[in-house]
Amino acid sequence: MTLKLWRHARIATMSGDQPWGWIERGALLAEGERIAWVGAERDIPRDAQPQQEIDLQGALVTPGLIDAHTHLVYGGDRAAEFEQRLQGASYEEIAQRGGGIASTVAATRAASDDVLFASAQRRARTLMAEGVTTIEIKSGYGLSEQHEARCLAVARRLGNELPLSVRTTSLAAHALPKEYAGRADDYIDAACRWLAAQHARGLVDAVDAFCDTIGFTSAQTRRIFDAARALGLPVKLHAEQLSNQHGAALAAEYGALSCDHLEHLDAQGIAAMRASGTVAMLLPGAYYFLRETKLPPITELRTAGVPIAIATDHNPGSSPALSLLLMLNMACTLFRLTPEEAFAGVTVHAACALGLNDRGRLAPGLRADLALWDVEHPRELAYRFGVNPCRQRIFGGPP
Ligand code: DI6
Ligand code: FE
Repeated sequence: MTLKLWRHARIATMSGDQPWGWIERGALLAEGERIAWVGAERDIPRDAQPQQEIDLQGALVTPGLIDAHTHLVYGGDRAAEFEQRLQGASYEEIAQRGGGIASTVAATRAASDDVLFASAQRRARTLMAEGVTTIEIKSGYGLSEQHEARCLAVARRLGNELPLSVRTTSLAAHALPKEYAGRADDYIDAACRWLAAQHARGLVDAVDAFCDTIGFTSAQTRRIFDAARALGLPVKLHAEQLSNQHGAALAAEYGALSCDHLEHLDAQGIAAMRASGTVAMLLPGAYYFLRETKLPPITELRTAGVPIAIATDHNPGSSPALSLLLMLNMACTLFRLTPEEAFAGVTVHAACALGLNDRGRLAPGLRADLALWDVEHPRELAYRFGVNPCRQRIFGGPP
């Protein structure tokens, strides 16, 4: 296995007791796809005999970024809906009129596998250019057995064909398709059956639902979660985005990996998430794009010690963002996170939100997924916006 050494680096390991897990003049050794050693340059193990050695001349090294909440696979776009919203229509009104998610479902069903793959691949490459090495991709724009499976298969194919880890999430309970109008409970029965088939084909890593007034009730969400539990699949939830349905407490009861959005989260929800070790996934792109005014309860989450993650929520309706760096800036400006909290949100806590303990930090034994940056300090990654200082992305060690 190739042993490779990067030295003369500033390193934010996001691990240990120092702020940022900081190492001022650091080095990192990777063996194959794993980190063999990381520390101060003067402490490089004497017996290490790397085949390759790179002088980074002071560049910043961080863990590869993790975008742990995206809806990357879909057809069409919703730019016309954006114009309608600018003229006063609300997101909910557009959804109730049959636009919104339903219009993306129609465009997704009409698209060929190759068109879906090509558009998702372009989006994934845009994220990767900013140092992203792991993404989560949800289904939820197919809403039939065939089309949900197809979208999950496209997501799996992305993971197989790109130098990128992809975690898939089944989100059939995203919206009610028109074939099931007035029969939401029948739809949930069907979605539970599809899940077993998707799981048997190895297409699903986790299960999500949209628990809200324009989504599904908490009783319906519970049925989806029971189906997931029966298959041994972890759950997560779009919870408390547009209203408080007490979804976070419900998800916590199932040991959810994360609860996402959370603008309307209450004290009980926070206590339940804390008790279950559930990550709070904040999505500043959707908050911004829908011009929300109710902030998620950041101070209370912080005080309770609930880990906070940040993601793009990339989707055509509420967050057409393809920059995790911009989300860092928004998490600070809109949500008042510190740059270090925001950065933990796209590294160590994002890994927790995916149930992955082999990445998100730089430490021996973990994956050598790295981002190299032309900045002096990681706080600059949250400070600037509209620029991309990523010099290089390393996925699973050398080259
Ligand atoms: N909440 C969201 O913000 C996205 N899905 C969800 O449940 C929006 C999806 C869309 O508008 O297409
Ligand atoms: Fe989402």
